[in-house]
Amino acid sequence: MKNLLITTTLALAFSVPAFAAGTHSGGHDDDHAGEHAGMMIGMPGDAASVDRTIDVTMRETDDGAMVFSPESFEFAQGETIRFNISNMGVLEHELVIDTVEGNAEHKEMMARMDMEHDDPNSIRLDEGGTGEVIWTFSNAGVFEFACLIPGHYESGMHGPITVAEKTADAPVEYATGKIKKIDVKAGKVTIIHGPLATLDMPAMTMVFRADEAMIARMSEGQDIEFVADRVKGKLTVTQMK
Ligand SMILES: [Cu+2]
Repeated sequence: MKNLLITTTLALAFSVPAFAAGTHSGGHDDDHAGEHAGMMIGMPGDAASVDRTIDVTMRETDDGAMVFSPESFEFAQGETIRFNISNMGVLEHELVIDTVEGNAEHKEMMARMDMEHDDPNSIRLDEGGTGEVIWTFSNAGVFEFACLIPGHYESGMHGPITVAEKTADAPVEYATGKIKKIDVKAGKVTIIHGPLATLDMPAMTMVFRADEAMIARMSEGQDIEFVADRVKGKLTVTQMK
C-alpha cells in the first residue's frame, strides 16, 4: 500500500523529457527487452508489487462502435497496475498503452501491414479471451490506451490514461508529551500527550509501544516531541525529536 499524496495538477506533455519520441519507433522486430526498459509511459510492472487490479473489457456495440470499459484511467505516479482484460466481443481486439504519439505511429504501421503486438505494454485477445498487462506508471503525464487493429481506434477504441504527479510527502506533525513511565522489558512507554494529529486523538495519557532504540533515548519525566502511528495494530512511537 502506497501512501502518496497526489497533486490535483497534472504534468502536461511539455514537461516530459525529449527521449520520449524515440523510445518506441524501432518497430517490432528488434531487441524488445532493451526497447521497453524505460518507455515514457513507464515500464513493465512486477506482479509482486501490484497496487491495484482493474478489470477492463473490450467489445463491439450494437450501433457499430467498438469500446473499452472503463473509458479512461487515472493513476498516481509510481503505481503498478494489473489490467485484467477480457475480450467480450466477437472480433479480435488488443490493448496497447503508450504515448498518444507512440500509438499513432504504431497505428500507421499497422494500417500498412497486420502486425501482432507481443510487447509487455500490450495484449491481443481473441473472442472470449482474457489476459493481463502489469505496468508501472513511473512518469506523470497524459498517455493513451488503444486498440490499433485497423479501423478499431476510429470506431472508438481509445481513451486517456492520466498519471498524476507525485509530490513530496507532507511534513510530519510532531505531538508534544511528557514521559510518565517506561517499561523497558515490555517495550512500552506511558506518555502524557497533547493532541495527536496523525491519529486524530485528543490530549490524554496513553501507553505506546516503542522499540529498543527509541526507548534508549527516553527517560521518565522527559518532555518530548514525537510521532505516533499504528504499527501492526498497536499505537507506537515511530519518531522522536
Ligand atoms: Cu479492437
